[in-house]
Amino acid sequence: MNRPAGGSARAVAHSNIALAKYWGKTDAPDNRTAVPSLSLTLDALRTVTTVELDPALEADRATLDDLLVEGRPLQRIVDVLDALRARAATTSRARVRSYNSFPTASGLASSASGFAALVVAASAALGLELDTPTLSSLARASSASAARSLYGGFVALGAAADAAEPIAGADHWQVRMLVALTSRSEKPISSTEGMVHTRNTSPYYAAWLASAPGLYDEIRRGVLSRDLEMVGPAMQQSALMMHASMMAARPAVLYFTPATLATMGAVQALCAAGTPAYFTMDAGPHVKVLTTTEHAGEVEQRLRAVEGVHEVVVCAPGPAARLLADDEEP
Ligand code: 2P0
Repeated sequence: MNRPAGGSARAVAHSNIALAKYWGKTDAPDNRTAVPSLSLTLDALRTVTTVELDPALEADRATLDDLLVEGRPLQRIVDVLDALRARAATTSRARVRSYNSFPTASGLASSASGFAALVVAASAALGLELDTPTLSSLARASSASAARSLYGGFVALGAAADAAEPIAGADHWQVRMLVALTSRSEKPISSTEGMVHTRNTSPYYAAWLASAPGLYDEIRRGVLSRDLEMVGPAMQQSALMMHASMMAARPAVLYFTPATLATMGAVQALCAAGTPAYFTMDAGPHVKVLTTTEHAGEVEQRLRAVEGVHEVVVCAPGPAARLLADDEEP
């Protein structure tokens, strides 16, 4: 049954960090990934989104952290709303308000939690009762990493897959992901643009496509057997091979800063001295470090001492995206 066109709903979704990265899309027009990826949903990084339908509105309106969203970012939100409105057989426009618990557009995968929260809130506001694979597919069409944020814990998105699938819940493995923030500024090039450019100009892109599935398999086996010594080195290689393919593009897609390298060096030194700690990095200068619960305090202290690191957010495996009741705290 469709709710009247004035519905509203609020949802929370958590960001995720890929242990096995994807970079690159297939030729299909609907945003499918060229390689499989596997992520960890993070409890401390989240987006809360409210969607309010208003038949009196002439156009969709969106804010992120109280700033008006315009241009291409707004169009991506409108596309999601259009897909859902078509299912609900309504044309009512919406007011979308999102709040992130972390800096946006800085390689902290804000589009992952953002689009996951948007599909959950908007579908409920429209009175649609969609299952999680359908919500994941709708999120994937906007931002591939968002497909994974519908689920908690450890989540896979297969190559060219329609939707993500949960591999293991948040309580499967008590690891910690420490997010070392090394910059306060916006990322220089969006993931979407960076991927297209890498595919079009990097001679290493073919090598990346050939290697990523093997790394994904290794990481998946390591996650299922809770083996950090198996996951860690493969996770580092996945990130660095992805970045190597970007660096070989013309001109290079370069997200590294001096603080990025200093942080990676500190993690390598910790690991060489016997502390299980492994880094990964996305389309931004921040470094994320995977370690055990027992070693999280020691690793956090070391990261805070790195020049250029201005904040460290300690994350545990996080929950699935969900609707929030009216006055419920996320
Ligand atoms: C990942 N990233 O597997 C890879 C690794 C970034 C580096 O998925 O359209 O959110 O730019 O929002 O899918 C980030 O890109 O794409 C991403 P856009 P998406 O996590």
